[in-house]
Amino acid sequence: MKRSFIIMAVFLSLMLVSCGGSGPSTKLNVTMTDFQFQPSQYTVPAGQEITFTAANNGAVVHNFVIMKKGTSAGPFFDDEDVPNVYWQVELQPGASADTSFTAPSDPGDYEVVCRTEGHIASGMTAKLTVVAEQK
Ligand SMILES: [Cu+2]
Repeated sequence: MKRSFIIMAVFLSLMLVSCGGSGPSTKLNVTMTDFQFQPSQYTVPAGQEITFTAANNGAVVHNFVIMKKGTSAGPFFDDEDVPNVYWQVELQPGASADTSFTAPSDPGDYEVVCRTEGHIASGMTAKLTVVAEQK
């Protein structure tokens, strides 16, 4: 009896954790390594203030760059892509960031890339999904 209660409690807490990961969140917590974002998919509510914490656990500079809706940096980030940046933050190796940004007001999918040379080609991309606020 006692044991089944414990199993149930563990199961319920796991369910809560998985639910928390899939819904829109006003907090993003990203770990950067050489060469990926962990996690690499984020869902945020439109127009909200998003708390952004990140750590660069890699050996080189990494960036978290949100591209404007409908734009893509393509296979590499160059000068042409600069006007298409929605928001970005740069992290030196071993550094961490604790900042915030306002989520785009337009729901949809936004490309996230690392603009450090060669990192998109190495697979350093992610996806930000903006969802309309539920009232
Ligand atoms: Cu990078």
